Amino acid sequence: MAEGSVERTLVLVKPDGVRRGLVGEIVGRLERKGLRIVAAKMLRIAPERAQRHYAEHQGKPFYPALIQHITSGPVVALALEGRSAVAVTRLLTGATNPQIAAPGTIRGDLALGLTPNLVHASDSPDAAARELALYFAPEELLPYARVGEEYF
Ligand code: FUP
Repeated sequence: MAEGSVERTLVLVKPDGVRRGLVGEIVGRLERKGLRIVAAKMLRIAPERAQRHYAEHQGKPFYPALIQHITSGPVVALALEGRSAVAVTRLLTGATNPQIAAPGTIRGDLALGLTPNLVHASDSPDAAARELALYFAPEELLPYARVGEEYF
């Protein structure tokens, strides 16, 4: 199997993750996997930005609760970079519903509720590009090479 290409993806530690003091645990898992943080910020998402972020879910029964939750307190937004970063981050995140997310995943190990499921992670490279632009200006992404890494 060929190595994946280097990608970037968006992760949000949602308000429940911040409230529960799990930012370090979540970011640590992603970092230890080898994904690189190329941007990070804490912010409170305004309703307009939440609606743009979750436009695909507008009209669904869970949409109001989703918007209410994501705007309910600060989040930590991360731009992560690495080979196959989009799929790898989704694997580490686990299934949307923490009640069936596999042990070993962030949601499987640390969450129980469906709306407060700790993290958002882009589900495709196209979604990642769109979502990264919602949270970061291009100049806020700060790629760097690690010692011994040759892909830059
Ligand atoms: P995911 O990509 O895993 O974050 O999941 P989705 O894009 O399908 O859903 C976005 C968010 O909506 C989830 F993180 C949690 C919330 N949600 C619900 O609250 N109820 C549902 O039935 C489905 C999703």
